[in-house]
Amino acid sequence: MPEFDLAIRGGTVVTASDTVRADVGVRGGRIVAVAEGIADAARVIDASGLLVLPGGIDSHVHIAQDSGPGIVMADDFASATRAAAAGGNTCVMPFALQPRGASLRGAVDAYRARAEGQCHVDVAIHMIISDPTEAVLGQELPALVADGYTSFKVFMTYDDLVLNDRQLLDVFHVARRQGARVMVHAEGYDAIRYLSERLERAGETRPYGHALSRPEIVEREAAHRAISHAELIDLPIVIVHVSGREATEQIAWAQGRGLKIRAETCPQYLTLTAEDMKGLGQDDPMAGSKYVCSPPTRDVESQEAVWSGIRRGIFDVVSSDHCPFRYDDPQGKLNPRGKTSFRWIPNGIPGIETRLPVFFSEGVSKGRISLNQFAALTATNHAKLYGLYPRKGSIAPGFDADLTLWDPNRRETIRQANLHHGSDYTPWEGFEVTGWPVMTIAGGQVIAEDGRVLSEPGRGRVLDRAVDPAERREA
Ligand code: DUC
Ligand code: ZN
Ligand code: ZN
Repeated sequence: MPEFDLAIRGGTVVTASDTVRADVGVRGGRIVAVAEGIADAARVIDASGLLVLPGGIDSHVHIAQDSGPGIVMADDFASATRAAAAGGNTCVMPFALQPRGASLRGAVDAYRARAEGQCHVDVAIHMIISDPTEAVLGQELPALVADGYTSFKVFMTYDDLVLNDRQLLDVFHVARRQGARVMVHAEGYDAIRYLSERLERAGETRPYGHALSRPEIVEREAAHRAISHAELIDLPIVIVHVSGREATEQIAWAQGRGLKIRAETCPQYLTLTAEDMKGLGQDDPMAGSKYVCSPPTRDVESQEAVWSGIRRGIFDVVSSDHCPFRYDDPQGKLNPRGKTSFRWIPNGIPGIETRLPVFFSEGVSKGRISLNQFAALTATNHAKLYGLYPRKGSIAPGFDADLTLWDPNRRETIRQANLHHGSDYTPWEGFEVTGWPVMTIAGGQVIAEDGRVLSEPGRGRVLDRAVDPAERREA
């Protein structure tokens, strides 16, 4: 009987801290050896010329999430995780949304049932809290955290989701006591409403109005408010999908004061701009809606500010914020109300499959970040932030055998025709990249190779997590 189930030989192993030439030995779905000369294996994969990276962890994706009347998300768990696998990911983290007036427990149970048996890669579920009632804060949330749902997101905007300042403080207080991780969508509700109404009155209803209704100042103000509330409670929050210079400056300021503010950005804020929402050069006046996401993309100066923040260590994670809607679909971007105003265009773009190649190409291949920073920002730090470490996120004995074999020299052009998600477009159509995931291995099994997904839905598990007891502090 061979010593290993799988040996990956001859590659360059990259972790958040090291880059070494080594073989990787796998047994029982786990990494059991990283060493020279591993050969006694049931299956040997030749990784010469390739990087061996920790499987991508995308800690911010929306899958099969209820999206309001008449709007349907383009991915179910099978299609989203299939696309994730093809794009070099081995774990994704979607959101169970609590509708107002509903039980949080009920929302989480129903959402988990949607995922069970459907996934190609492992899934760990965050919650979205939209209605922090006494029962939610006093009973449901503590019980759910104890059951393994250790992180949740709160919104500072959207009619159906916004929490006011008192609610934010109450939720932060409970998170501190339970040791839960809080993600904050920082955009100011009232400022957006004020601007949206003015724009509509002035007849500015095109998709580009979305960008005008949510300028950077709106994100800066909310980021500062969230930071202040977190300081008051002494809670380490994550400000997610940071889009530009102004919010980045707030976070840098807070971190400079020693506050435990963590931050996430996404490839769209590094590669796309608000101009895309004008749909220039396309006959279809709604074409810009393909790029409508929140916060909106900004300008080249803001892209550079975010890159600078990444290089300076202000950002912990780069996620996709995959939030897929079909374009040519009355339940998607081209829904009838969306044609009357930007306000009704569903917010979000697909990106689960393109996150790693776009970020590698613009980051590593263009010399902006190191390979080790790439591993940290796309896998290791996600696992550390959200309670999956040291099970996932690195390459060492004891970790799940979740690996991506990466060709750093392969040049590709991103095309919707080659992607696996349920959306009918990609915002990166025609985008040229250098560096490509050629094989995805999850739990020691090859689940994707060269754009073909080899696993069956149900291979991936829904993971429970535990809080670090040191994070649980009386408020
Ligand atoms: N926030 C997200 O995180 N994703 C899509 C839309 C939004 O507002
Ligand atoms: Zn958000
Ligand atoms: Zn999101």
